[in-house]
Amino acid sequence: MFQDVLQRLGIDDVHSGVWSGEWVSQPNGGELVSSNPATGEPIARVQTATREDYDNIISASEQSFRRWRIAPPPQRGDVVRQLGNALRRHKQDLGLLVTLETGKIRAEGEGEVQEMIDMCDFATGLSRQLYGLTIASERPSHRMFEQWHPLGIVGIITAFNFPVAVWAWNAAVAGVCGDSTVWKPSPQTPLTAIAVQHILNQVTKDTGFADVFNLCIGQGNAAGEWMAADERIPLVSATGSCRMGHSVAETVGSRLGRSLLELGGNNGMIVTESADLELAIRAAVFAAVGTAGQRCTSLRRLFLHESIADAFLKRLQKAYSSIKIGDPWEEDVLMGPLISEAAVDQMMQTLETIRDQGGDVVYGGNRIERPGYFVEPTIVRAASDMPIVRQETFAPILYVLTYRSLDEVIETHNSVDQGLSSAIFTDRMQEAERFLSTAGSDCGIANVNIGTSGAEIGGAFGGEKETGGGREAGSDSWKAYMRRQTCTVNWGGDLPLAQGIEFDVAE
Ligand code: UN1
Repeated sequence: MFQDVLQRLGIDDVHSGVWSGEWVSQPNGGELVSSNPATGEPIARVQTATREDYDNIISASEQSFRRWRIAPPPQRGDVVRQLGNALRRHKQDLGLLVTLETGKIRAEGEGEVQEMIDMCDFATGLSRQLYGLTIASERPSHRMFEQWHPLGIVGIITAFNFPVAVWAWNAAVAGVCGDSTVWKPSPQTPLTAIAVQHILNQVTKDTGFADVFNLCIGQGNAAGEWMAADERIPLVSATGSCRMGHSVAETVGSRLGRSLLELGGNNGMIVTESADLELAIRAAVFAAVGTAGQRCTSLRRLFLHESIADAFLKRLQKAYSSIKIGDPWEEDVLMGPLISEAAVDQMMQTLETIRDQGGDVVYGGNRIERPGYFVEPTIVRAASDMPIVRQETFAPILYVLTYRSLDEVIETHNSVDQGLSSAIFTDRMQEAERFLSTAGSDCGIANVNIGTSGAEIGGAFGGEKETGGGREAGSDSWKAYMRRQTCTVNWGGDLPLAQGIEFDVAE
């Protein structure tokens, strides 16, 4: 299926999963099969990296870093600008491959490539704006300032659900900052990573920097574990489950390296009495059902004011019943499959737990009998003291809860372990500001009259608590990819000491 697209993206039936300035032919770490979750059928096979291949990638990345770090940042920005243009040319093909490998619908597959393009544009501008501060010195004839230098090799671990955009958040920024990168994609989505590497290589082949952005597809978590433990990698940026994040943080922390974590969410949306219900319904459906509920920003907990709860739920059920589920590459389909059989099992197990804990499944709740990993989007009337509501299940299960007062619901909203995204729907300024205030939402992202998912790249993306605390993409997230140096220059003829200390030595 879609062989022409695979061909245009340079994907053979069997492809090397290792790039370190050139494709390593037939790496010997064993084969990985990438399948289409809508059919369960294999798309292509990937040969994975051995430990030796990995070490070679790191050596190449160390070498390229030495050259790349002294290229003026705007020159680095120009490489990233060209990558953005190449992605524009391949947007449809790459978007479709994202659809084939992850099961997300075509609009979302292409949206993901657009997110990469936006990141390239952003990073290109950033390449002329890696600003440091000038600081007033307390000493006469002294100048104090800070500047930012590249870190070295950045390890990038990405998840299946945003297989290419999250690489771009990291690589475009790390690249203009002067770092070299090693990408370890999810073993469930190796082909999109290979396709991106091909597109990148078209841009870098004549620049002498073909070994700056590298790729290491390993078996399972192996390559991620190698990177976490590797002292040659000063920063590991990892996106995935809280469990994975704990393991990366502990390993990287034990060698005093840095990690940048973007982990699970348990995102809530509050709909108040004054809300525009039409808007709120549309936002809730996109946030809960988009990407089949497999975004870290997916809506999981919907808090309805008791005065509007029944009417809202009715309309929500009606909206759910009009969602077309099917092959994600087909026009009009709004929901594709889950990523794997294991993901379906996990959803079904969660539904059992929900029933055991007294939850009421008011919409969906079943697997759809057809090839692939399709499920019904599901709505559960729940109570916030049900333990399962506190957990993130990576599936389209939406818990509906009711509340009386805003203070009470903000408290409940914040009582979970995760802290990624949050939203309030209200037409009252006081409620919106209360939600955004210091004592309001405790998440990294807080929206008013916008759902929890679908953030723009211009802001810093990430969250608090178990979400890991990292910030990626826009704003000043670039600072995580550089090291800060505070410099003081004495241009006078004397040696005054800070804090007024006198320390005279007789000569
Ligand atoms: C993720 O699910 O890991 O805000 C990232 C969003 C997307 C990114 C999601 N722009 O939903």
